[in-house]
Amino acid sequence: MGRLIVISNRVSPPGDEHGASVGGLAMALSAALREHNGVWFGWSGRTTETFTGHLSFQRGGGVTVATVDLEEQDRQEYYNGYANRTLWPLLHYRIDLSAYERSFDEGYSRVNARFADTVLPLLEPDDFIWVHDYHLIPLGRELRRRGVGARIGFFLHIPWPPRRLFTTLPNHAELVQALFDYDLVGFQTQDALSAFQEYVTFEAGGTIGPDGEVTAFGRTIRLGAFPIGLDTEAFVAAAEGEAAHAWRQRMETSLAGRRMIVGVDRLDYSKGLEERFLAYEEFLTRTPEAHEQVFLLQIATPSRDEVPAYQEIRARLDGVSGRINGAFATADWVPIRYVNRSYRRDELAGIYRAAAIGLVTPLRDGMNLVAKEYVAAQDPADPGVLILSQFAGAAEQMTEALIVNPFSREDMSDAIRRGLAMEKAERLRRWETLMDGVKRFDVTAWRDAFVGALLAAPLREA
Ligand code: GDG
Repeated sequence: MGRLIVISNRVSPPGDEHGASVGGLAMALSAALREHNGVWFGWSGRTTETFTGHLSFQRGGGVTVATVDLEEQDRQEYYNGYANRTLWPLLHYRIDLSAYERSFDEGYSRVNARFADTVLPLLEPDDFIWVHDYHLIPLGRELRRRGVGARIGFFLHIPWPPRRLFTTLPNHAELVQALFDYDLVGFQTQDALSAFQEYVTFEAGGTIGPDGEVTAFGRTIRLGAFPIGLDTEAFVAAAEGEAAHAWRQRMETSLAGRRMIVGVDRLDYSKGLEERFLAYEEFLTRTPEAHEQVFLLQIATPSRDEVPAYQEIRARLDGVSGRINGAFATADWVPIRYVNRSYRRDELAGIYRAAAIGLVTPLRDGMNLVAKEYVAAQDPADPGVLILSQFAGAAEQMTEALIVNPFSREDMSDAIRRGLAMEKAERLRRWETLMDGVKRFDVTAWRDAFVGALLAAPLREA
């Protein structure tokens, strides 16, 4: 079997899996690449005055990482523009936030062509290629144009919206057509897969075959749902390691007998943080006996802070958390500990373990790895309760969580009450089923399922 070439917008430096890198993709891929003799290619995150296509290599832990610098205009039009102001909101159903500007289109096409030009000399005939996420949808087409006949798969980490929303994108057909230059297109959930199939059937006049193949634009490709998981073994080990233990103790001291609800998210409007704070406020209003007995620790690591919608949500969260704290706090109790910094993964594991409830309530999420991490970090003898949004991809698998509607404050407030009151026997029963899933559907199962399906796809004719 040839080498696996992974291509994504950003890469994480080799050996950094316990470090402070933020983002589910980085965490999942470092585990996936370790076993294959892989090369991982992406943007360095840096810009230079003029694009040179010069590759920088780093090696470590059986993985070669290759990066390229982009231009400042690329960062603005491709990364902050098309990827994070057009596609991210649109694919999270937020057409109200989605910006459609031609300069973004141009930047997106330019960077995808640059990626193809840069990676081309690295490719060997036996390689197979796995492209990740919404930043790089047209990359398969660019590689084909340069004569690449290898198998190329694409995995979308975020949702695919209903077609009535997707068709608000100018050039939507062109973007979907570009996906037909891959051999396999993978989604996180059945829900996303169905939405894509519906687009293909009703907008592109395509047909769906019995074995996951789909034909449109004169091509037949494979589709599938491949729910991503954790490197569960490593995460459990981290949860039992020294740093996690130290953080758990530190948190327990700081609890002073109170119970903690924890949220951990990138600071992103898709994560439903404002709705979460308001639901928690509803809970406080309706549950006076919980005052001074419970607090919410919300870790929200700033993200994409050059994009206006992220600056706005950050300002709103500052306001809402401050208002709630002002209204409810006492001299020695703050109801919301709102923290805009990041922690190491092993420290996070200790924090999760000290929490009676993991509150994971995105308005829309491809999968959501925090839900799985919270479960993996629990004490098997006395686990906490996971409250999970019905709109996280993870809800398709994690049905033993307390499933909530993040648009309903009352629903979330009830779930917090129920979670805090839940008897140990029920907590154990739910956790065991959840943990079984987190172990079985881990990142290795995900990688094997995707790679297996990609290698089983017929090689296209030259
Ligand atoms: C995208 C999709 C999909 C957060 N704060 C810190 C920290 N994190 C880590 C978490 C978790 C990761 O970031 C976040 O992953 P999610 O899956 O929750 O969300 P996205 O970043 O939006 O990821 C998502 C994922 O891709 C994978 O396919 O599940 O739906 O949106 O691992 O722990 N990590 C550290 N310090 C922090 O403060 N070290």
